[in-house]
Amino acid sequence: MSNAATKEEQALVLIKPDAVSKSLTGNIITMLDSTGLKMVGAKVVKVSKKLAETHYAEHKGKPFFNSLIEFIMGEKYTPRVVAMVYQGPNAIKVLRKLAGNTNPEDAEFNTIRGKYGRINSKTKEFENAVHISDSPESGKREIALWFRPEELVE
Ligand code: 3AN
Repeated sequence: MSNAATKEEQALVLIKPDAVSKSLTGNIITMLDSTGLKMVGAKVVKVSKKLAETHYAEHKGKPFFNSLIEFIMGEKYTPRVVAMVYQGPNAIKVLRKLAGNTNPEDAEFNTIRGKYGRINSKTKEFENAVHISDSPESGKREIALWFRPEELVE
């Protein structure tokens, strides 16, 4: 039986255009896999404006919203995002710890963002390499946006 300590969860993981452009996809997947969580879906996506705005709907109105949309659509780097679903006990907590702080300057060095993120000195944008769902509920919402059920192999 599942309980709070060993909750089976799914999280959407995106490797963002900055990290894909820097050929960091393999390194990041190695770090993700080293958690012992299971990758149950993966693909390369060219993100439409509609998908970008729906995915980041909670940030609508914030000063960084437009640049966030342009960034995930690949207008600064490449239009390739690697979208994945990871599953396992406490997946959200485990993956967000591995990702590190949203601000890459504040992320611990052994996290994905600590190793591979930066603040762009010209645009001041966070180029923080990955997105991870922040709760089981947003995981469900986001996975339904990015994947069809038959694309997940559990
Ligand atoms: P996280 O990705 O750590 O869950 P969110 O959901 O608060 O962070 O923010 C989504 C994305 O918006 C971040 N990954 C980052 O790229 C960008 N972002 C968040 N806060 C800021 C900020 N204060 N300045 C610039 N960009 C931000």
